[in-house]
Amino acid sequence: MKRSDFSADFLWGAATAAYQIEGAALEDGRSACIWDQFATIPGATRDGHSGAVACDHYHRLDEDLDLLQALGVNTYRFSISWSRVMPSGQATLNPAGVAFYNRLIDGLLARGIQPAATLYHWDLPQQLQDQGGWVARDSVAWFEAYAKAMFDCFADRVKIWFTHNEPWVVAWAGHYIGRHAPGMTDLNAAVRVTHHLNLSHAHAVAAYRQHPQGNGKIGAVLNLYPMVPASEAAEDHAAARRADGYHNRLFLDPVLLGNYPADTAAILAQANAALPIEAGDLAALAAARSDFLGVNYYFRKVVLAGDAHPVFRFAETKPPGAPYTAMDWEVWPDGLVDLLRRLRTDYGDMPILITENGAAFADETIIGDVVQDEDRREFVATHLEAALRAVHEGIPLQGYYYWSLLDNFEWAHGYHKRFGLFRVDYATQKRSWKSSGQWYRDFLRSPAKD
Ligand code: IFM
Repeated sequence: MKRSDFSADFLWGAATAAYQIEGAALEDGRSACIWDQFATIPGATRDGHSGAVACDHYHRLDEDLDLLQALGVNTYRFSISWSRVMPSGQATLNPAGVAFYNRLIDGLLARGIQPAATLYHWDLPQQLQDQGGWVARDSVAWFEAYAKAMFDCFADRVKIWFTHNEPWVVAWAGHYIGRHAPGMTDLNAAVRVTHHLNLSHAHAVAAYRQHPQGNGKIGAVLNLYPMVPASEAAEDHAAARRADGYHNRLFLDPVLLGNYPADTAAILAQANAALPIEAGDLAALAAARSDFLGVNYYFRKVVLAGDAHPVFRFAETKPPGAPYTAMDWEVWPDGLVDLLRRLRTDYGDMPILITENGAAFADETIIGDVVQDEDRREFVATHLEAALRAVHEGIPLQGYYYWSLLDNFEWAHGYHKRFGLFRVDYATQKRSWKSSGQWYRDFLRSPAKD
């Protein structure tokens, strides 16, 4: 496999998110976000870690931009910290916060790297959480106003926009399972958040279409899983279908089809947690035309009937003997092709960007200054081979972003899980190459298609 096997305009990138790398949590006017607050709860994150310092990217911007250039990517996916640019969450911009992203965007462009901005990667300003957060219907208007302000500031130079990153995690890990900020365990709250995220995506897309600088591309980023029944039994197939509704279709259908999956909506209604759809909402969903779908692919789910999930009545099992990452996620490159095929079958030929794909490993062997992460190198190579198979089948796959550029704050796992192409020594903030990063660099250095 060579770079020239892909189209000349294929987007090759790496991804990060603001709260996971920036640090400078309360500097230069940034207000607290829900993860600053959540991390203060005893036991919420491993060893009480938080993103207060993280990779100190806020103060090391130029060094990190140079890493991107050395890697040879032609695009970089970052997220904007809402509480840095708009500390109260509404209206008033923080000039220092805006200046930081101007330096980031201009620094990328000066290095020939296309900026790709995510509007929301899980770090709601705490002041908005105090007014109900995503559970409140007002959140749709808050997000639309914030999105418009970001387009005003940056849409002249940023031509790839992502609305929400992994709304399933925000809604369900944050409001039902309680493993993520704001740490709620309330089914009705999770369902309300699901709808408000989907609707706010649609409103932000509509705002972009109307914006004078809105001549780039915009779409959502979903974490999607091939759902594989654990056996041929009809009940396992039915459980896999329910799990698919819960994890995948509850977001895919509103974003790409403009409605909700009837079977999944019925399960929620039976649990006295109907989607809070108001007049005009479905029309707004249907009117929002995405330019692409961002797909975060990490692993498949093998599903059987069971009550591990009490509402959707399924359980998950892990195939024995398979390779697993440090997150205990199965390494399953074929799942990427399966997922992309399924998207084409069910949702048509929507252009697709793989907006995240990556793996955490122990990274224990360091020779000289280079982390010897053969496991990650193989992970990337085999997933790119799977991506190429999809391209050969005619699936309109247009880009790949590795997660992540740097080791960073892995949410409830703190700094214990390392996903980076570059190692970060958190005591010194020194960045070092990993051999996977060198492999990606060499792959990107090989000639592109004519
Ligand atoms: O670190 C996260 C990222 O914030 C969202 N997608 C999955 C990654 C790995 O867990």
